[in-house]
Amino acid sequence: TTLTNRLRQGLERKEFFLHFQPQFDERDQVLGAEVLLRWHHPEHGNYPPAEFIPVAETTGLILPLGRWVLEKSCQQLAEWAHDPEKQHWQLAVNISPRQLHDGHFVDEVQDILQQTGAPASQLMLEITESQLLEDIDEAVSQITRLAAMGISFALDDFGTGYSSLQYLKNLPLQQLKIDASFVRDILDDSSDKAIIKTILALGDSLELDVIAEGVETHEQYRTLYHMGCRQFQGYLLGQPGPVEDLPA
Ligand code: G
Ligand code: G
Ligand code: MN
Ligand code: NA
Repeated sequence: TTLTNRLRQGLERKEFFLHFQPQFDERDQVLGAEVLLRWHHPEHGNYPPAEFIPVAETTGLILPLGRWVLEKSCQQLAEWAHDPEKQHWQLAVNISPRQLHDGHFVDEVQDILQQTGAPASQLMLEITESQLLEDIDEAVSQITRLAAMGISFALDDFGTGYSSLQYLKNLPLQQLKIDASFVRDILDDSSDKAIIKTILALGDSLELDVIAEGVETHEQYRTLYHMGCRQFQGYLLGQPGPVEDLPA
């Protein structure tokens, strides 16, 4: 069987599950988590998302799969809404270009919010610069409609694509995510440090939150903090894992 058939079967057999990686503010308080799709195949074991997501995207299977991720995430948000300790937590869900350009995405998200009872204010959607390139006007229009419903947007892997400052002006964004590749060498590479400094300044002047991804060491954390970064995600603070593992 091809990976495509396996993916289709995996959806029917409910072989997918979600991991959650916590995100923190500068006082080590949990802001919420990024939702990361996982697949356990009964014979082949765990497939890395970097392998199966591109296939799901080219075949269009990312549409039902992405819908499932959103439904599960919103069910989780609805559960937290009754918990005083967790009702302020946000979930950040990665969105593929295919979903945004599907034409039904806005209605679909609205349906899911209604059916699950999840507060739109706690849902953040992560998009990448490259996916905006396909049809920027269409993307801006979809994102604007979703933002009007109270949903937040993060620009993922920021700095790695063909960054256009135009996006930052035209999109109702909440957060920029500094890509892990810049954080990795922040101590040794003066260009990476300069890029991070620029992203933080940009966030400051445009009133966008900036979160650093891929924080693995105390030294990276300290350097980022001294540069003015106030939101953090990475193995140092929390691995992706089952929802029960999120720190209270
Ligand atoms: O979890 P990991 O670092 O292995 O993820 C690899 C890639 O898969 C990342 O780029 C991440 O954004 C992407 N990814 C993880 N979960 C989802 C998802 O639910 N939908 C989409 N479209 N991408 C995802
Ligand atoms: O493309 P995106 O930013 O959505 O991908 C996030 C991916 O980064 C997740 O799949 C997660 O497994 C991975 N990740 C999370 N924390 C760390 C980290 O501290 N270091 C590295 N190298 N990867 C991380
Ligand atoms: Mn992401
Ligand atoms: Na990223």
